[in-house]
Amino acid sequence: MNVSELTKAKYGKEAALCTDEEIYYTLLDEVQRLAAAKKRPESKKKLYYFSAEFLIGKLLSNNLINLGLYDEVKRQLKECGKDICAVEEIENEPSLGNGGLGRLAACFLDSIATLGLNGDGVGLKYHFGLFRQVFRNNRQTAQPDRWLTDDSWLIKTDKTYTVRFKKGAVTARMYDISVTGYDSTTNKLHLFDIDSADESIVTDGINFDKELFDKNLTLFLYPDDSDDAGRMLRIYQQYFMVSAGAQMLLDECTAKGCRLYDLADYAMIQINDTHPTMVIPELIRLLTERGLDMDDAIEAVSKACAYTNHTILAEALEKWPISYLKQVVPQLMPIIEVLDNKVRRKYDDKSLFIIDKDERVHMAHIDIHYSVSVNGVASLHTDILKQEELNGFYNIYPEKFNNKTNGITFRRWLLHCNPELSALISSLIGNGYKKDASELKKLLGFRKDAEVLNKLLEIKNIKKRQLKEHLLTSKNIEIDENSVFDIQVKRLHEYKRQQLNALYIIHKYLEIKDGKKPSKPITVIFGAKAAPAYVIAQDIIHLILCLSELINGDPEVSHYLKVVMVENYNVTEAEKLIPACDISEQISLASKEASGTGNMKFMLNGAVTLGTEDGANVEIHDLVGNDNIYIFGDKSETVVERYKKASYKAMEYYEENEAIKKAVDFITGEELMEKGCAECLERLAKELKGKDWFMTFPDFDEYVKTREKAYKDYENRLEWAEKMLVNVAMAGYFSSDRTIEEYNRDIWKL
Ligand code: 26Q
Repeated sequence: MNVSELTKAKYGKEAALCTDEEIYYTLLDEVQRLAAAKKRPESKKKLYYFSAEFLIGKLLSNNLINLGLYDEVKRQLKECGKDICAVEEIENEPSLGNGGLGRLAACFLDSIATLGLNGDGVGLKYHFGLFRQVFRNNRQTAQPDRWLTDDSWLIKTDKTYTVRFKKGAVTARMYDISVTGYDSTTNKLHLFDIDSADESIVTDGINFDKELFDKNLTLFLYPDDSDDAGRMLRIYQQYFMVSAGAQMLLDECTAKGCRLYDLADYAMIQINDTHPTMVIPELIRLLTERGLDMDDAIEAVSKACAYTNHTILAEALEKWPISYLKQVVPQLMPIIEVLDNKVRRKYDDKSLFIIDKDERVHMAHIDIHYSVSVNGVASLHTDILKQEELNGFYNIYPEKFNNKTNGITFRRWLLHCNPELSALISSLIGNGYKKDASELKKLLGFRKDAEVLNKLLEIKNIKKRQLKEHLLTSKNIEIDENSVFDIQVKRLHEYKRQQLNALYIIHKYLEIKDGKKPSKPITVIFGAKAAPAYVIAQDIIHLILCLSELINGDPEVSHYLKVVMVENYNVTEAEKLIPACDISEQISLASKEASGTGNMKFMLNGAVTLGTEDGANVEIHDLVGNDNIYIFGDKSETVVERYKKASYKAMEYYEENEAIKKAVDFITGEELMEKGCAECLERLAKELKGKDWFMTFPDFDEYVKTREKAYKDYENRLEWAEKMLVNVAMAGYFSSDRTIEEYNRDIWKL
């Protein structure tokens, strides 16, 4: 590729004379062209990954890397005085996902293409991605995030499908994004939209008229389901996506000679959580419409579907009232009733029924009865599904249950975000790890090599300085690159326990005020969005922002302890934060985090985990061993028991534990009340003392002790570097290439 030739053709001038924006659009065109010209994988059977979210992040660098052009383009730009990073800044991030589940879908698409597998994504083209977070008066506000530009990675196709609702029909148009595999074939992400979408109905932040379905259907990615109109719209979105996707895939299959009853020979449909579950009754409906009888249709569809569960939080399992479905998609109800009746005839256990006594449809139950596979996303999570949450189903379908521990794409989370580290790795063990991540283990041979360990430390310093620079220029935040960077970035949720981290910070602040100064300064960094309607989550953000103002403004303390909350945490910020991290906070209440994938990204970039035995932390622990991770807190069995017995009383811990009492009282003490909103801080303190549903107090003492131990160990630089090295070396297991190979081997069989 010759960038200047391309800019001359597009803008009539050499690259050196172009703006960053002109260079970005030039590269966009060319990468689009090259991606489209790449081979598409071919096979009789094809995978369709249905997901309401694809948190793909910026695509320019990702595609350049995958097409093998990144270094060359970077060099050419440098020669004409341009910086590829500045060009990357031009691109808007498509934030088409809430968090882990959406990001996982994006990593999976990368790996599916890289492995040359025939598989496309199916989702929605939201006009506004997850809201943009803006802090005002130490509170989160939510602004619309319009990511679309006239020229973007989306290619408008002429494929359209009619989707019928009770209130009328809409036309679904398919837009495609090329998914380039690393040194491999190219797949597609199909995103559906309505031509009649009307952005002008968005008013006042992220509000809009929720009744006008033919205008609002694809406008927003849903951050929560807190009100009825919003929930109804969620059903519109889900059905729209699956109906258009189902029609598209049936067309593709029949074009290949599929005779419908043999659908499973041509298609596998992976259902990403319950959001696309309606694809099951919709496909059955379409097959019967095309002439199959009901039982054959049910069998054909069941054989082609597989379901992934991403949560055990009961409140997150979708249950739609029949009345809602009847108002939106009445055509599905007779089919759902048939599916439910079949279950009722076979089993007399109510907990297995699809429709419950309150006339609600349990979406996960449709998936489990009418698919070939049910998988959890980390070993502990799958065990909990089998033994607790879905035990009744496991007893009748043991063969369906399987584990697929999550993974991440190393192209984005190592090669792109940490070229310095990947260059070091290549110099030590060659380039093989880029295609076979398990080769990273070869790094273990350098465990005791002081030169290598020092290089590792030097790279960490480079990434910390880059982050410092970024925070300074983009957010005007100043941090000390010689401090320990202790980072917790993820969605804000009580189960993830950012509040436990905050309690530690208060504890530490009080100690420093008492004259107990840490020998090494500490920078605690948070990044988190909270669902706008999730009140306690908003209060926790408020607490952290108030703490940040208080502590950073206190000259007695700020030299030793700093608290930073990064605004609008998203994939792009993650790419800057993760490589700079020393200590990765993964402190969810054991049993609650299905897997976590941030934990894997940090490990791969040489951070050491401070975490509970939860989700994939358990597997990280097994891989790196006790010396290279900091584990604390109650085990999942203890937690599960405590919930069953309802024996936990937060107030008892508060009253008996001096340190906890002091930290919690500080939330409503004078200093913070001056900075923040009394109502919010009081509500949060009350919630902790009276409920603490995610059990931060029982883990508090051990958390403090373990965190202090990590800080102390950090001071022995070479020993710490060895821990970093072991983490990088053992991270190979968490490549999404491995995960996808397992999906294909056990479920898809493409
Ligand atoms: C549901 C109904 C209405 C509106 C929104 C939703 C909704 C949206 C997103 C429910 C759940 C989600 C996202 C869940 C999620 O991200 N789960 C995470 O999945 C990751 C990938 O498997 C795991 O690593 C995380 O542990 C899990 O929390």
